[in-house]
Amino acid sequence: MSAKESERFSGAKSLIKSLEYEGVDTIFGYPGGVVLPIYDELFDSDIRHILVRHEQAAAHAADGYARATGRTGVCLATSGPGATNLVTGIANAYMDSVPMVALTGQVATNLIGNDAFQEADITGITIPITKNNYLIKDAKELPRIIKEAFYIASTGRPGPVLVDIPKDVSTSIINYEYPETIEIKSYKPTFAGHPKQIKKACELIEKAERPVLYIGGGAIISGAHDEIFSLAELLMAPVTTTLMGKGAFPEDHPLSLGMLGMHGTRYANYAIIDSDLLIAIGARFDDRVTGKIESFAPNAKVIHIDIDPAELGKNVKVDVPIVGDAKMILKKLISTLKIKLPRTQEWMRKIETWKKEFPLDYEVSGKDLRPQYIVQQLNELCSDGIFCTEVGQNQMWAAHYIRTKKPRTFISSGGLGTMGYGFPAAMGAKVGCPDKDVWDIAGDGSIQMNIQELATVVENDIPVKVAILNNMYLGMVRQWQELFYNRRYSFTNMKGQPNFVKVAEAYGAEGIEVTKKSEVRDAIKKALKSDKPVFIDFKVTREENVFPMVPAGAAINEFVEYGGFR
Ligand SMILES: Cc1ncc(C[n+]2csc(CCOP(=O)(O)OP(=O)(O)O)c2C)c(N)n1
Repeated sequence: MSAKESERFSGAKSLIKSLEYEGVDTIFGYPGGVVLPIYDELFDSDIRHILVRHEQAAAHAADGYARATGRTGVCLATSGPGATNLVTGIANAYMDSVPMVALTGQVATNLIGNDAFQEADITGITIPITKNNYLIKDAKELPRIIKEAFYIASTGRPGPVLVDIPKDVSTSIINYEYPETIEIKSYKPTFAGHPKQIKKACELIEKAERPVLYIGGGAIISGAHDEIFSLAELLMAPVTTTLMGKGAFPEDHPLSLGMLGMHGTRYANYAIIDSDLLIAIGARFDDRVTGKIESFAPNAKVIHIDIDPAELGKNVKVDVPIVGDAKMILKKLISTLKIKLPRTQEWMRKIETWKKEFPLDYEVSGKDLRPQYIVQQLNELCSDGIFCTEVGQNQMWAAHYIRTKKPRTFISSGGLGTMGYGFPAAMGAKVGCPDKDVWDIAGDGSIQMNIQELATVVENDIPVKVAILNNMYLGMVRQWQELFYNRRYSFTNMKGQPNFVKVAEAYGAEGIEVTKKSEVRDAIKKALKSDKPVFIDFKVTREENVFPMVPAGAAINEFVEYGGFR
């Protein structure tokens, strides 16, 4: 059937047809009363439905799928508690600009507002955490709304869009026609940057002696990594990325400074402080990056490229704002630039000195099982994999020691910092990229927030690997208590840990316990060889800290000095 021909379908069937037109191949979901008509249609559909064990995981899995593939992720839940269980996952996707369509069932239209059984005002609840949301009141509207939802979720600055579908909308019969195009008057993202602004940016760049490229997740969304590479080499300028920007520039390149900010490398932060020009691309000057805003890049002119006009000038004063798609703008910028010889030799020498003097560092000697060592081995043995992370110290060690080389291979909850994100996100990433080795680098606290998804990955044959850096603490919070609360470990000591190997085995996955440094590489190799999901329980040194560290609210060159580490 072409999109133009009309046939008589139920709302539920119209939904599934529309999803097929959008190229949806996978839905992560969980059924319930009001979505039964939709589930009944799914039964005959070619779309793969993955039954998660908790709706929060459905949203995170759709999010991981979207980040790994660049396509829009789809999740589905029933009304009331099903819908509210999606909320954290939707907020997580919103903060990190992930294209997602969240479908929820709703009680029948005549019951809405009556406190009916399993009614929740999910469109009201998600207004601040969605790019747009819809309650479909008339089944005839369904095709257009679905088309709009996918368009809005994936264009401009991507984000989650929620569509709430009352039960009677699913069962009504309509003349189904899927629109080929749509026109939304109030929504017109800008793609090409303004030529005058691009020219102004070129003038600043041509004059700069100490430029730094500061790259965020927007660069990855736009697919601008090749252009960033060309620009960095053309200018011979150092490149630092945010957590979300990891992958936009290869971290084994001599111009790479790694990550900046609260747990950034010393040399990245020093370079920012000393720079005379900051070229910010798809980055939003988050407080974890800037620290004390007045001291951030005090001597630098700022060029800021972003597709979302609301980001420009939001946190810092910008000299040249350019609204649009990073890839398109950089292409134009590179072809306009008149640079014969880069003028950064002296600048790069200074940066080399910092790199030598202040490398990333931890206590390597001895037999102790250090988390940093484990991540280094994962990086070495699995250099072509996708790494997801949970939140906490595990996330920062992953950011430091996984030297990401390609976009969409480092997946982490940046904006919301959601514990329990990594495991379901890894599941989604593996479904989207079945030929890649997909790891979740986890903490023992975080993994327990969505550990039930072991059942999902076993049942659906999704062989993700989980490296649990098990310090038996809520490590990052404990670190703050150690440094700023006089070592008063108030409720961060996790004494009641399960046996993770047995938990994995109980679900039908594989479990490996590692207590010695000498066992690390073999365990990783064994996990890689296995065709099952694997948990590796690494019993790491308990009170290891993440350094470098800048205290919240300090300038980004004011590092914590502690116990010989800096
Ligand atoms: C859902 C949620 N609750 C609470 C927090 C606050 N928090 C941030 S890091 C952290 C500790 C994480 O512990 P664990 O997962 O064991 O990782 P580690 O820091 O030890 O690597 C906590 C509680 C959070 N980020 N997310």
